[in-house]
Amino acid sequence: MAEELSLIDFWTAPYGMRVRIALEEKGIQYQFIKEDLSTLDKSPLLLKMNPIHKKIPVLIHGGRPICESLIILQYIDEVWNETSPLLPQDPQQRAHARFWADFVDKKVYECVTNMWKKKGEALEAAKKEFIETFKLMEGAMGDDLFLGGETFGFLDIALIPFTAFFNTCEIFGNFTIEPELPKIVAWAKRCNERESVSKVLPNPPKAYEVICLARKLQGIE
Ligand code: GS8
Repeated sequence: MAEELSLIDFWTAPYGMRVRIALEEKGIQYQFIKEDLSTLDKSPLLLKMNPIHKKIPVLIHGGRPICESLIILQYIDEVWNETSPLLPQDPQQRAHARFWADFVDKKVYECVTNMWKKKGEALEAAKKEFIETFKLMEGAMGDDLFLGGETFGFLDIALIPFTAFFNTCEIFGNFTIEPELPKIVAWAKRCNERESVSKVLPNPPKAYEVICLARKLQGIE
């Protein structure tokens, strides 16, 4: 019998979306365990499974936890290695994909959240940084169809959840992303043609609603 697989997650959490897209790509069945992020209390299961960071997503495979979304993606790719490889085979291309995925974690997340956290001059600076950061991602893509080359994979999965909040960024930043970042917008549309992505990403009104709630919880009005 296959070992039990479950995921502690919340449906609009971008890091959790990564894991759900990877599981969809591989056609893997799992149990979704909802962690309510609208309260400050963490569930006993999350505290037990991720005592270090106390964050979602956590994949639980055969009772053992795997934490940190990029590590989870690599775990999934190693364990279910017979279908839809996520990372490229070539070591140099693998290193490239990992480098840019790390860049997404170090830079992109903050750029996106700043768009709904900042105001006034700080928001103008955030907008500039947002465009500059995604321009770098456009550079990384070159003339390829996807971030990792001609096929959808690890790096696309690392970045695509954040694009679900583009419309929200446009509303708070009072700007339009497509003229500034045409390649990234075209890439995001291409990714959304995949069922694994369209099934997992929230639609723009839902993403906006969630961010408005997060702003309220954090006392930003
Ligand atoms: C980040 C996880 C994270 O921030 C990863 O898995 O890649 N580096 C980690 N998770 C958020 C939800 S997604 O926005 C989370 O758990 N937040 C709750 C909290 O910080 O208490």
